[in-house]
Amino acid sequence: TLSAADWIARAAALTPVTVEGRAIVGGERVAAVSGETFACRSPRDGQALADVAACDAADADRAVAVARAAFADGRWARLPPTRRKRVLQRLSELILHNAEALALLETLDMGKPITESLGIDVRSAANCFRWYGEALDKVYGEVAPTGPDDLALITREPLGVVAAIVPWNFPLLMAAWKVAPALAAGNSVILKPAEQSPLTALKLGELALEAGVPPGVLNVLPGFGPTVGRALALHGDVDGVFFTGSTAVGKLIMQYAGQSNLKRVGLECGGKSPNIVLSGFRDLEAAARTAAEAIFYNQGEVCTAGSRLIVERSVHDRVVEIVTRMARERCPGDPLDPATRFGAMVDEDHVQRVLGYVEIGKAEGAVLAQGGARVAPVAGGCYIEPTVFTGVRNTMRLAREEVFGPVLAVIAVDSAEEALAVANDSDYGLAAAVWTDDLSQAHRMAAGLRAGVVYVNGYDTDDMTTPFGGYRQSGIGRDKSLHALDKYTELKTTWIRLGA
Ligand code: TXE
Repeated sequence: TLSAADWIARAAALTPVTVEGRAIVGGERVAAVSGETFACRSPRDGQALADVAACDAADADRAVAVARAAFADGRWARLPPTRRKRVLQRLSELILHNAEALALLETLDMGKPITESLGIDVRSAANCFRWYGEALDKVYGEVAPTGPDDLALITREPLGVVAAIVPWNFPLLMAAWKVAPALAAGNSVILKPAEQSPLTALKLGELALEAGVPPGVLNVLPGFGPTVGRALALHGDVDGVFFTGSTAVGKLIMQYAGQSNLKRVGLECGGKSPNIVLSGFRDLEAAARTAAEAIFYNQGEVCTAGSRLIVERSVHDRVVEIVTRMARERCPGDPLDPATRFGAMVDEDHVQRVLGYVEIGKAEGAVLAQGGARVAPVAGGCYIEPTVFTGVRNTMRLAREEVFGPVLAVIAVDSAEEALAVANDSDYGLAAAVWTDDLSQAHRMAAGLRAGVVYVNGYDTDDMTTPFGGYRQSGIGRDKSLHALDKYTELKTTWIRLGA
């Protein structure tokens, strides 16, 4: 119930003097070993928010040693599950208790609307910790059906020391998706937030200590990918590295694992997700409105963004008309205004990258039907209009490369079969959707779509209970649900001889 003026007043109090940007290692706030810092700026208006520790390989060494010691003495890994559970639940409560402070940091740091930071990111992060807390004392081992002379126990053990390298589009929530199951499984964790948005991860590290996560069990190292991120992924004493970000860096992470100790790798990378509207679908208004939400939510900075809208020709013009209207109505606004539905892009580099794709689209011969320009609802900020291109062919770069911004590529097709072929003709396979009233067609299309998540007559439906991740170059492994625990554990077989 805070007004825009209230949020702006609170934001004014956040400056490099008041916002703590040091790393968290061994339960303490520490400067980088080198003493270096970098300026963290808000894309809302370009203002400096914090001086953040620029961690590098020396910090990675220090944090890994601390995390290893914490794992070895069992201060977390060997606690009774019910005690770990209570700590994670307390952390969930503390996140909710600090919801406004976390939401404000998130919105200032990466530009998303305050209503979404508060109502979606912070709440979902709290829910994630509660869910894994609740789950962790309900995961049983197995006894294999081997025969009367042996007992074979199949159990799960934590990996040990794991690194979580996360992106800037949902800074707190992506941290939660990795840290919560990793801690639930008993690991020690080193969290490396994106350099564009380190502030809520640092706050999470503080709240974890307050909740009772023992010192050294959750360490947070802000800094740049090629320095501290690379050092963690190459480290010989890190047992697993779990990454969300670009496919290009995901490939590097696998190389680093191969070059070092064959650490476990989990990757959640990019997408170019198809959203298919078929001709017989009755509620075109709903399909088109959801299509707009699927690409414009979070300024299009979403790995599952429905960035390719594949529409059967008979309904094409009607769908395009509604989608462009939705794009026009979704004006970029001050992210601190609770009425704003579309905020700032994460930083100036990204603005340039997305505008570059607008030029690429025009040069390739696609039709700019809506948007495409930079605007300035707040002076000094990073804002782009929601943008729609029609007349896109699936061979164009606009249809093949992840823009990671509010740029929709509409592709017209002549049949459901062609829609499916176009949808699957991609390097990626994260999400896909199909809109149809025909039950058999829905099942046929859903089964045919090569993607980790398929939505029928909806988009971006989400719940902690379902696995999330992609086919092909969208990644390896799954976040969320009990399946995520597989990534953070080793499977052990123990044979006990019973017979002679
Ligand atoms: O991602 P990076 P960037 C895509 C999206 C976006 C593009 C570039 O298309 O436009 O990637 O964004 C760390 N070793 N996605 O440059 O570089 C980095 O510090 C180890 C999709 O921000 O992949 C950050 O913490 N770590 C995506 C994290 O990796 C390295 C979300 C992601 O950064 C590293 C973000 C290295 N060599 C971007 N280089 C999604 N799937 O949701 C960077 N990092």
